[in-house]
Amino acid sequence: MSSTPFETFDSDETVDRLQASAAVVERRLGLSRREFAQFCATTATTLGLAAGSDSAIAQAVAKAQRPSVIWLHYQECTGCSESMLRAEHPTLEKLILDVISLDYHETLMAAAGHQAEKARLDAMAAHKGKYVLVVEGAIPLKDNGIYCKVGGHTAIDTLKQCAADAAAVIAIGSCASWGGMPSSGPNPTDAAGVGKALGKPVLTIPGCPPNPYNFLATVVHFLTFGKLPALDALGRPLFAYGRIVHEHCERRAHFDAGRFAMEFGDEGHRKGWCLYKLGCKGPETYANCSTLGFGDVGESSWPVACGHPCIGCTEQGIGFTKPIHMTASLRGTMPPASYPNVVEQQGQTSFASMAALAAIAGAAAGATAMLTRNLGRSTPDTPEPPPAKEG
Ligand code: FSX
Ligand code: SF4
Ligand code: F3S
Repeated sequence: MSSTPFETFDSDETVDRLQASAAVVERRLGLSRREFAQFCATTATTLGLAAGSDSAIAQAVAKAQRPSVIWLHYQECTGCSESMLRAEHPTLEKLILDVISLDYHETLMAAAGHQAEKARLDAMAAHKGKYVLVVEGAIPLKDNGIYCKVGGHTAIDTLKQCAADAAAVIAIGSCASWGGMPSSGPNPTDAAGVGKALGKPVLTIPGCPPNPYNFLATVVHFLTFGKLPALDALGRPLFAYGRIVHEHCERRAHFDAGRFAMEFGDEGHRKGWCLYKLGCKGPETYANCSTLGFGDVGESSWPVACGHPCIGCTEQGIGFTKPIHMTASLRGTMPPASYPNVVEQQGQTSFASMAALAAIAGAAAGATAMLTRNLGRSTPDTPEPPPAKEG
């Protein structure tokens, strides 16, 4: 998340409105105006919104009313919650807990037993039709769902009860989105995603775990515009899952030039060459990992930057299903007409190498949505994104 505060403001009036909202948030959260302005600008960028949207986001976040959130946990490792709340730097955690009112979360709430059940039922009654239901983990469907029970109720029963009066249902993580790891292999409990369990589409934020900014940006969109962002056919927000990892990968120039690491630790691996031949699933995985630093650790904090192939953790049928080191299907990716020479002689810089370096620098800087869209357009092998529909 590295944008310059105030860089996208389009008028003095916009600046005034944002500064007024920032003052409110500064008092409430202890977050500096600069940090808040940066958050609004980068969230607008992540969502692919027009310049000036920072101000609308700032006003929505600064409002005192926060949506009530009921957060259910089923078959999972709690990594989704951990990745959001175990932040190195407190800003992300503070922001998430400030923009929502987390009324029920089994692993975070102080209440237990009957008190916890009461908190859930009270929140559902008090915010009927208005609360956001977030589900983490897969739902076991086999034998009437007896393999996962909380408070004496099966996961499927509580899920249906909570979903009935929710304003929106968000499945967070791959387990809740499509079954994830619990559904891989023999799947002895018939673990399924929330949409399948409820028999209706829900918004999904896959990833194991997903980038917390994708969750935060989705909630901020809901707060700002009163509706969910545009989704693909699998319920994934297009701003985050509209493109494959491979399109904006910082190693893409090496892929195009045919430079591959063949073994972990070999010369190509040490030089940061493409990991395709080590099984990278970036060419068949829809996610924004290559353009949005994970959590608040920042840029370079994603599998490929760390030297490990993408395992396709967001993608059903790839993550936890396809062998980790099996090479990916290229989904229509064709070789480019010419190869950029990424290793130029000192003092000689070709247009091709400048373009390649610009693409890498753009991705590494968490490139703006507009820039990445344009870069994608100029790539002849860009596959069609999944069809869009309004959430
Ligand atoms: Fe774990 Fe979440 Fe993976 Fe699943 O993340 S990080 S197993 S997607 O539901 O807790
Ligand atoms: Fe990056 Fe993987 Fe694509 Fe290589 S195959 S460019 S490492 S996403
Ligand atoms: Fe997952 Fe691949 Fe991103 S493994 S975190 S989708 S780079």
